[in-house]
Amino acid sequence: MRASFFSPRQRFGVGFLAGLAAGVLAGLLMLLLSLTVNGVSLPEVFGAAITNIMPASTFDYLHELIGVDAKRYLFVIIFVGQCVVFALCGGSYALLLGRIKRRDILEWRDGVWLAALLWLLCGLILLPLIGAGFFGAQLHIGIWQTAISLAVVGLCFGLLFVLTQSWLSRMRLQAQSEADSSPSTTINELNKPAEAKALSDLPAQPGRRSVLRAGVAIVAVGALGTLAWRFISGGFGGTSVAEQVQRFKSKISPPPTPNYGPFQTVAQLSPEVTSNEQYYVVSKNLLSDPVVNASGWQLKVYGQVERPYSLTYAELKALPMKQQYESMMCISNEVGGPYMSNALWEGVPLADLLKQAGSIEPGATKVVLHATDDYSDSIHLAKALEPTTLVALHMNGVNLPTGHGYPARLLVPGIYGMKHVKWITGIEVVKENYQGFWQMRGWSDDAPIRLTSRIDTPLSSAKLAANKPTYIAGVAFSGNKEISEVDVSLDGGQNWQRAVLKRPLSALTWVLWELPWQPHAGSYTVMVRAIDMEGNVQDPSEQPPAPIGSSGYHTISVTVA
Ligand SMILES: Nc1nc2c(c(=O)[nH]1)N[C@H]1C(S)=C(S)[C@@H](COP(=O)(O)O)O[C@H]1N2
Ligand SMILES: [Mo]
Repeated sequence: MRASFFSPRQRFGVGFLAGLAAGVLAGLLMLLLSLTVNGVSLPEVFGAAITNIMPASTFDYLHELIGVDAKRYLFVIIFVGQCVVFALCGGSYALLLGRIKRRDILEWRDGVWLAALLWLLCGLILLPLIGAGFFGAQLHIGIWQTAISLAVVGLCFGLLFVLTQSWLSRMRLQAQSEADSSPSTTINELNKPAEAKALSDLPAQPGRRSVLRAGVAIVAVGALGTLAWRFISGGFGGTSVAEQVQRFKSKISPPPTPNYGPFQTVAQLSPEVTSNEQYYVVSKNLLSDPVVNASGWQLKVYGQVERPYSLTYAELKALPMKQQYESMMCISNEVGGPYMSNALWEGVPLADLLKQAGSIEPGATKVVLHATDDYSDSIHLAKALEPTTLVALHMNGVNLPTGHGYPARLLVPGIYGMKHVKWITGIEVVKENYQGFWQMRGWSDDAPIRLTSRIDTPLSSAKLAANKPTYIAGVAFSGNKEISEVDVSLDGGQNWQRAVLKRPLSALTWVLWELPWQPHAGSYTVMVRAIDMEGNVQDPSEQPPAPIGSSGYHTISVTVA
């Protein structure tokens, strides 16, 4: 066996670099396999595990701080972390082999061993630890897909690693022997000058380190700055909510009669029906949503029922369907936020599908919806049997778009979007108090939609022309309790005026409202609040989305000159 030329530090360094390079490529291959042939995506599984141990309030806070792209950042962070883990594996492995076999240049066999080692570690320890089961037995893709895709990725990593490692080592050895006056085989670990020279031959190292340091510094400063700004704006800028709450009457009886009137089109107001392209999209999936092939797809109805059965897409499509306009809102939506849309849906009533399974066992309390992306959620049996709870196949007259759950999703009016499970594959009747994906992360299980209203126009901080007629307009939504009144205040909640309502498309949709306005010069704090058909007044106390959905009044400031 050949003598070792490198110091342990050099060995680790070369292994680390090779592991990093191979890790980046293997990581990309993993994503490619997950996107094309349903291979496992470890970043995805890790993301779920991380949000699982994170308190809902922390998650919510980060979401608020970072915004819509939070999950993309999470994905990138995990992916980068994974690359670093690959690099560390490479470094340690090179170190180990160097120590045991006194060999600097690895062979392809070493790569295969490394792949096998990582495969076993991942399948037998890592995945079970984060709740995905042995070799992903708990994942939707199952144990085989997980094991095989992990093996492919592992082999790719192992071989690329060896390739890069041997190439880098050869280059470095060459550099060492060139630096040495006698380029024969006398170089060894004690040959300090040569080693020092070889180390200083690493041009990329200091540069990389300082770039990394600069990156960390920028992120840290950015985070601190945002935090500071939040505290400052939260501390000094708030309207006197306490005052509003004092004067707040939570219920009006009898409920007001809606002020439906001739409704003008206002350019910046949300269209009453959201197009499929504009409809908000939310999912837990960090990188990509499932693309389901309907031809092999089946919907199973099972659990505490007399006759479990399953349906193909064609069979489901042939059943009698029902159309309904329904608006949806995400529980993560801030007051005034964008995660609220309205569409015309068509689908098979869930009650009909359950009826086909015969009688439901006594003691059954909930219906669980399972999906291809390992997402699940449950609704109470009574909710499942409501005539407006549908397994939807169509959205605004066409098949559900992929992003909205093709081939089939649940529609369950009155409760938040998270219960509208997309890409469903199973309908399971259960006796236990099942907790779904977001419930395990601390979010409300009953999740009734909290009354909300939003100003679409003018935009916050808008500058308007004095004495020019305009409109204040927006939407209000109660889930399935309808809207009886929308009020607008121009003075931060002291005085309120009633807005005109557009008669809604159904009892399950949002309501468009508007108030004509011819403003005088000045600054205005414009607020909106809604009242539902039961007389409940929108809750003015400002609460973040976690865990039961946000509350407070949407407030904007407008300058008129
Ligand atoms: N399978 C699956 N269904 C899901 C989700 C998901 O991550 N996976 N997200 C839920 C959430 S949180 C919301 S708000 C709605 C959003 O539906 P949309 O994207 O069609 O607007 O889908 C719900 N259904
Ligand atoms: Mo959501």
